[in-house]
Amino acid sequence: MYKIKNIEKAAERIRQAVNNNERIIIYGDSDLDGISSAVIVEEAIKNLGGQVCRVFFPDREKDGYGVNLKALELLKKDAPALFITLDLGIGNVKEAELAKKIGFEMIIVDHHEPLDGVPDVYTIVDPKQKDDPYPFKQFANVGIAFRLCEELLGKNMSPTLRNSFLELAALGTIADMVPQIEENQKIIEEGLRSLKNTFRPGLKVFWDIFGKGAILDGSLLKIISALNASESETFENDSYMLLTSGSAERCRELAQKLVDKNQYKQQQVKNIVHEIERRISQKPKEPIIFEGDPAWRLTLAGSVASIISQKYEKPTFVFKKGDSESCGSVRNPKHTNSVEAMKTCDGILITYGGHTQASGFRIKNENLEEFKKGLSRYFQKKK
Ligand SMILES: [Mn+2]
Repeated sequence: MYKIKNIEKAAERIRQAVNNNERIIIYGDSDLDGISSAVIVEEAIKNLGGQVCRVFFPDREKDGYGVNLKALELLKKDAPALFITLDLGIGNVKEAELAKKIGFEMIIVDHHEPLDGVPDVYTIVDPKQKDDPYPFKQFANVGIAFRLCEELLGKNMSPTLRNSFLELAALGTIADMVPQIEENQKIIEEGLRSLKNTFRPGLKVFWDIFGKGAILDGSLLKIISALNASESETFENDSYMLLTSGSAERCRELAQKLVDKNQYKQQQVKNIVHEIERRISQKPKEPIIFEGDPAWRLTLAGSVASIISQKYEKPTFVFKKGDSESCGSVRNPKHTNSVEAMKTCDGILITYGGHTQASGFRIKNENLEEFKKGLSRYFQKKK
């Protein structure tokens, strides 16, 4: 039986850090996939008798996706430390170099597409690496994180702990919209079965809000989008707090805040979708949809692009236009590859990356027109 490449090496290094009382930092993406990954890896480390000194989630809107300089600046005082990234990191070549100088030994756990160069770190666990023999490639990050927890705890993972990890793995896997097949399907089935009787106060609280039948009647998606609606602020995240809190009262507060926030976000997504539809009705022949605005929130761009791209079956680029730079999300129809498309423009992009059908980018405003032209050329040829 194959294992995911480097997963044993990563687990061994984490156990060593626990045994030597090294400081450990977890740095996860701010969506539910990243957050659920962080929660289970932290709990696995605690189960080994270790401690995580900081759990960080970047504010995508303000500080940028992935490991960013502001975070490294804040974390510097904790060096040296073992630095575990979850659901991000594979594109952070420069940041990893700086992290190493500061004194962080990095383990990258990610499920995004590796670009041409990968960071020079202690080890990388990402089944999408070309030389990874593991047959299943379509995990959400939390699926990989769950495999890492299994590797870390081995036989010491009690059935109760395993179930509670699977509950989160199921939610993160559904939230990340990866195909619900093979290993993902098993994770989802087992996780949802356990969810009904969850011990986790931060999940149980949703039965009070939506009723105990929530998993069956479609409210499951409401729970997931509420957990996915949190945005990080100063590297803290409400969904992470909710999922790790032991206080029922605090959980109720946080959960209600997230449910309200999600409702508000859904309305804003609708407004942006309407605005884009108005704009593109004037240019129906263009091979891609490429729209930005200073008023749009970056955190909504993915949902918006997803709706538009499904409806119009075109590669869709939606971005927040900042003062000098723009940052956006990409969704594109099956059998097209937006990461490959952006590779043809990588000279003018500040950063980019993600999955073949869901990705993101950051670019200087003066290069937006050229970027659009390059993308149009690429997708025109692929037609
Ligand atoms: Mn993910």
